[in-house]
Amino acid sequence: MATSPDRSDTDRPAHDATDQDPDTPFDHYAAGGWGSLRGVSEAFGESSSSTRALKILSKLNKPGGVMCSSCAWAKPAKPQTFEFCENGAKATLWELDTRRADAAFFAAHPLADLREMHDHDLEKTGRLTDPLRYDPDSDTYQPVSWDDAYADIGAELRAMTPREAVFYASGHAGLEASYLYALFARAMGHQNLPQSSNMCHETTSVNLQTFIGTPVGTCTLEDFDQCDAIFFFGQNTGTNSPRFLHVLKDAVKRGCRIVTFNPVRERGLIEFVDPQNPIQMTVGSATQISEKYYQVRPGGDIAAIAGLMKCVLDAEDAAPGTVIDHAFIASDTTGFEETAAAVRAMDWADIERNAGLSRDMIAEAAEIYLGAKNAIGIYGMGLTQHVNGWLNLGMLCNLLLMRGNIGRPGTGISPVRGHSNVQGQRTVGIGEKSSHMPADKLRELFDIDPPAGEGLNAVHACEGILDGRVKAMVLLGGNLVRALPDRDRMERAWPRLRLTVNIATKLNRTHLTPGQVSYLLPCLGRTDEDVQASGPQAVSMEDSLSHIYGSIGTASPPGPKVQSETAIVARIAKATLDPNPKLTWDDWIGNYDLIRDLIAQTFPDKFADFNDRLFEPGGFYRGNPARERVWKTESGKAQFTPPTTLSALGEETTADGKIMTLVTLRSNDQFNTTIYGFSDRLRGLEGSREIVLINRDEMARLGLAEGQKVSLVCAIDDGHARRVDDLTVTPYDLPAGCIAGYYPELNPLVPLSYHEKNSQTPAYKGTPVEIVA
Ligand SMILES: Nc1nc2c(c(=O)[nH]1)N[C@H]1C(S)=C(S)[C@@H](COP(=O)(O)OP(=O)(O)OC[C@H]3O[C@@H](n4cnc5c(=O)[nH]c(N)nc54)[C@H](O)[C@@H]3O)O[C@H]1N2
Ligand SMILES: Nc1nc2c(c(=O)[nH]1)N[C@H]1C(S)=C(S)[C@@H](COP(=O)(O)OP(=O)(O)OC[C@H]3O[C@@H](n4cnc5c(=O)[nH]c(N)nc54)[C@H](O)[C@@H]3O)O[C@H]1N2
Ligand SMILES: [Mo]
Repeated sequence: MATSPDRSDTDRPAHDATDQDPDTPFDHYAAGGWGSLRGVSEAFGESSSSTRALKILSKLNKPGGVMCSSCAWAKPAKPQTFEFCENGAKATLWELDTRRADAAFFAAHPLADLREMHDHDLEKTGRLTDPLRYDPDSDTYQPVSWDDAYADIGAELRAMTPREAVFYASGHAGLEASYLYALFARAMGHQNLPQSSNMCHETTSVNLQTFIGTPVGTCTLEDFDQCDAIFFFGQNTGTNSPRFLHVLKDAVKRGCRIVTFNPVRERGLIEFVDPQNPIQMTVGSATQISEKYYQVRPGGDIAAIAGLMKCVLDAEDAAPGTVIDHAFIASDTTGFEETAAAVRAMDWADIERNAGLSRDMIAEAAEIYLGAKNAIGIYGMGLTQHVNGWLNLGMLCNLLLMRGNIGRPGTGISPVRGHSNVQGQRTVGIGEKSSHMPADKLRELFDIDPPAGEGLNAVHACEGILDGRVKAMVLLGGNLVRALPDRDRMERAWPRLRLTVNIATKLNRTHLTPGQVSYLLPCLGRTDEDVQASGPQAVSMEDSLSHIYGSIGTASPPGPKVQSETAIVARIAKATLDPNPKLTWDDWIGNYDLIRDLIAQTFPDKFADFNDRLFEPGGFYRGNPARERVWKTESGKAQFTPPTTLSALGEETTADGKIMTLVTLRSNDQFNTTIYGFSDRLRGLEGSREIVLINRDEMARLGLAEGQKVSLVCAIDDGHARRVDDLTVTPYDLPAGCIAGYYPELNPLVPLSYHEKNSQTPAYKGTPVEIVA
């Protein structure tokens, strides 16, 4: 079992949310508030088209408007006056960019020069406008006609064995393009359909399915009106899903109690000033969000939840029949006795050491759980991106199931998803398993024999690139050489690919590592108007709470040659596949209603009457069996999971005190690999992203000085050296034994093989590293 360094900081008092460590010099504005408006207007300053932008922003996330291309949070039926946040505005303005990276720009800039630019500056060159083909002789991207591009890509793909091609999707593209992409792969004869969720919530998709029979969360917005307690594990609401803060604020006002477990004291989960509320904005009085905030050790949630469960069992022993939902456990679950026995057998000292929290702290949190008739568990990357992420989720399910907190109003488990349509892409067939797109429907609707056997997920595709089995990477969005683990190895392997096709809105690092034949194809973004043969088109997406919305772009496209994602996917498919009268790609490009009809026919239980329901305020709900207490698990019941370890970290960690657990973080000024700027306002960090955060006691113990430059070296020895140099030591309030820094800068440190056990989600939140001075 992984052990943390021996120094415990369980006496740390700062667990009341208002306690603040002086090393975390927050911007004195809470999440939201004036600081948030400043962020928006700074972004505005960079966009020279503010009236156009304002018009689009004012309709963002409202019926008939554009659904934000930033996070996947719900779009309420009764929206706020401005139903967008600082980061949604940044994403929108970033896409509405009036600068252009056109053919002339590329002719003047060999890739060797572009590689010298920062990721931030690459995207700042503006929107892509021309289909481009890489010319190795001049080391430049050169314009190509769409027809030639499609014909050549089709010929390259036809020349391969289908399984040598991989089609990645990054969670942006609408359900229409995504469905066609998933269909194209299977018609070609493979289901190598990795997606961004493979680096993200795949832990959820795989393990929640095992535990409660659904790959997604069970909550809807109504549950947040009825819950008495919300427990947050490793999700940074203020930065990554800020509109959720409105929901939390209302819940707190109603008396709902919020408890957070997170090694970092994230501002948005501490307090929030509502930018829609003139009084709060003027006098600056913030709503306190979390009543208790526990700085759990990275990977310590299994232990923390085991402690909570012990407290629940103790309360039940003290007042038998009043605490645990015995009737529900008997009728709806399996494995309770075994799980309870395993938890009872755990030692408090081990729990305290692994969690980095004292028994008193855990007991205090348990009181809040026990006092709540209805409780919700929320989580994000802090639980999923760990080797034992499966058990993180198993323990959270255990805790909730003990008191019947799944499948009743006001209760549930709620993973907060990432990209705006990441969940939806999965729902319409993007995924490596046959179960993602029903075989009978493929035969019935298209006369296609579905490919046998599983395809490749992101980690398996990388292994295929490294060993030469994979010959083509088609990327529908994304910036994989930056987002993947083991970045240096992957970046070196990428150019060995025979074919790379990048369908993108803006230039990024991945486009600078072309395969032998390489295309960069410019696509419309969500805000852009999409006109096809039958007129302007809508696209659709699914949020974290399983609601589906139509979205209509109105901005004029960045150039006359830019094509929609739907059209690009369909035209590559048409150029690749043998003619099939049932694959009417041109008709589908002309009218997306036809694609939605196919989605409804393929997935009738979720998408019946899809076109009629497209613009329902608040989206239409695609349903969730676990929410109805129908358990689509192997046993037909919800499953308790006995803990087999107290740490979510891998086993490579040693206890010599030198190895630190590295957490990679997103700043408030980025969307994944898109770096908007260098201000992590909510954490009080400004200027540089090349930093390593560590607390002062640990600095003293390791003999490090503030501002000193250090290197990080991965402590996993598998024959590959992994190192990042020139990081500035920055004191920060973190638990002992752990350090933090930014994604994607630190991605070279995470081995491809260091991932969640069941789903291969990279363990980006718990890599063992050494600091080298
Ligand atoms: N503005 C903006 N919005 C985004 C994104 C973005 O980059 N920028 N990205 C989008 C995407 S794709 C995704 S997946 C989501 C990601 O959103 P989140 O799920 O919030 O992911 P992260 O920001 O990576 O990390 C979440 C939190 O986990 C904490 N943490 C780290 N390790 C542990 C641990 O072991 N235990 C616990 N309890 N906590 C831990 C970190 O301190 C951090 O606060 O956001 C989406 N929304
Ligand atoms: N160390 C570490 N690594 C991580 C993570 C972490 O927490 N730590 N998080 C992981 C997670 S959760 C995720 S989801 C992945 C994200 O990984 P990716 O899927 O690679 O996602 P992005 O960085 O969002 O992709 C950005 C690019 O998408 C393109 N793009 C933007 N909008 C559109 C559009 O509308 N259409 C198309 N076709 N292209 C568009 C632009 O060219 C832009 O440069 O990274 C993972 N990597
Ligand atoms: Mo993600």
